Amino acid sequence: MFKKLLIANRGEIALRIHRACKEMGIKTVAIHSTADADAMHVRLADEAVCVGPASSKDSYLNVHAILSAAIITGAEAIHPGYGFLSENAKFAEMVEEHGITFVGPSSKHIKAMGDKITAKQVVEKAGIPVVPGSAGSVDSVDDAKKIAKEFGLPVLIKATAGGGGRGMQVVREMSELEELYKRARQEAGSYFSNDTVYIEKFLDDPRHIEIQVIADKHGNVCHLGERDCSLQRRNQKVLEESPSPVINQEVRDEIGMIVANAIKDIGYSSVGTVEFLYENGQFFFIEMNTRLQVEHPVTELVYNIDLVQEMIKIAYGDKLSITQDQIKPQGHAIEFRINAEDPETFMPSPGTILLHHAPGGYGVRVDSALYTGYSIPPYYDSMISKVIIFGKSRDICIKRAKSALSEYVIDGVKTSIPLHTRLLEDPTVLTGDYTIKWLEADFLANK
Ligand code: MV4
Repeated sequence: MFKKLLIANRGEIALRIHRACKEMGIKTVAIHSTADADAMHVRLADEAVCVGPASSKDSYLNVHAILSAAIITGAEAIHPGYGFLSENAKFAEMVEEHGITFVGPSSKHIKAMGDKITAKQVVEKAGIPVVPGSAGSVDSVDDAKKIAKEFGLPVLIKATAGGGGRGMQVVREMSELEELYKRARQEAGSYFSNDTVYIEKFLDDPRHIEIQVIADKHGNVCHLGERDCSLQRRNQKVLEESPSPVINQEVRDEIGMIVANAIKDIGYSSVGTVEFLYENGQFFFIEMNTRLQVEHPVTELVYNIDLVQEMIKIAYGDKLSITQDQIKPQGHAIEFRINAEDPETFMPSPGTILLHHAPGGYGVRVDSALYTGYSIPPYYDSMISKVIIFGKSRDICIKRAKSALSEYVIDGVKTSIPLHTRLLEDPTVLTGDYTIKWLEADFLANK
């Protein structure tokens, strides 16, 4: 196994990776910005290197400084966590070129999935059902009109370099198509420096369901069921759960096997997530995430597997220690993302934590880098903690979550805990009968 690994991230995920390494006997190197000198991930790591000033682009995205830190400390591997450089194909390639192992998929797979048109083509060829739409890029208004007529309105214009929802345009009337097509290309060009767009049938009221996969470098692939992430606001997930309230074992086995076979077919290795829209009992691929995800703990709890340790072992070249027939979901897990933000206005609320008292007990996991006295810097993501609840059933999970969230003390900044508490009181959340529109269009609009 690796003797030393550099963690190219901060916050709770840097701690999560550190803990996995510690258990495996791997020494860790933290990197940090000047704003994070007192951060928990720096304190826990065996070594720490300052890689630049507060701004992410000069520190956590500073490829040259991070590579230098790995070389100077003798780290044999780099784990990118999520966000930052985790899906940067160029970075993964540079890491490998320096004889360091990138803990993730090959740069070739990151690149293919990063281009959303290519991703759709690759997975469709491997047997995954995709959202109906243009076969590739749509390069003119005339093309756009043809596609819109073929598939019928409404359609959605998306940037091939996009993902996560930025720069999408819904077209509901033919009369607005030209203007929206031009706007989509213009926005894609300015956000992503790539104005290539494609068009899909707009699914009006789907759920967001994603399948977790794990694949080694020897062609062994397993799926670990689904996570339901339908509760989102402005493309930010609010809570995630596994299993989905609307997926039974038969449906899970079917889509899971389709995905696992496709992942084997395309030669992917590492952990990965295949994202679907789910409407009227049908799955439609939208994107694949080639990284460890924020919400990976719900899958860990339901499948009793340490995804971070597995990911590191896979990168080292180990074979998967499990086979699909040994994998059975057990119980239910829900993750609550706690952000330092106003629960009503969603404005960020950085500042000093006067008291941090995390909940605990049976079935309660808290992944966080907070501590009393810590100052949350204003430069980074506002997610400061994740409360992950596990129980025999969804019902037990919800009761346990209410109790845990009521115990959670984070003094000094506003947090999204009250939003979660309100959600857990809502009859729609209790039944699980909602789609991606519900949180914003219903819950937040009518309070
Ligand atoms: C869609 C869609 C409806 N139809 N594609 C948003 C983020 C990006 N990953 C893809 N997204 C969507 N793609 C088609 N053809 C609706 C969304 C969407 C969405 C998807 C998942 C979770 C929340 C969402 C919120 C708004 C829009």
